[in-house]
Amino acid sequence: MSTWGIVSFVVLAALTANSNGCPDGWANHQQSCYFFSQDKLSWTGAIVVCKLLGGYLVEVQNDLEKNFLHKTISQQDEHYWIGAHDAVKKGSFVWATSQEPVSDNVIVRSPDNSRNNERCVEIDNNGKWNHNDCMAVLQYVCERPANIEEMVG
Ligand SMILES: [Ca+2]
Ligand SMILES: [Ca+2]
Repeated sequence: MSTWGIVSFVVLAALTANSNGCPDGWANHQQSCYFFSQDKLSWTGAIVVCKLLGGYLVEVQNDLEKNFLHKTISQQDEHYWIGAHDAVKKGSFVWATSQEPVSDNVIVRSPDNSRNNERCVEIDNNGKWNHNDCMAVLQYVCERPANIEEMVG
């Protein structure tokens, strides 16, 4: 998707919401909506686009959410960026948007930093979490809160 394609998508997404409280093209799980991209971006590019889409690069809080992501991603032959990085302190993983530490409970495998320039985290189609170069272009998962009707009035 081109940049302008993405912008058009943002506008359309803002105008439409499904009965599950998520925009068209987003999957609902628990209290969140998830967008699994078709296009590929750097990790930083994915941060920007998720924000444009009204969300953030996905942050995994618990096993239910982790399992949902792994199940969905395992049906694709792709790797997806998630919102974890250790750019500030090597080996200390934090979520980019909330700045919360990544819980040891949700990390599947300690990411390897194999080339010593890997600071951003992807999930591959086997459900493994891997360090990758933040400039690598991959698909990505955005998250945003589901639009819970009780909160409207
Ligand atoms: Ca989450
Ligand atoms: Ca790696």
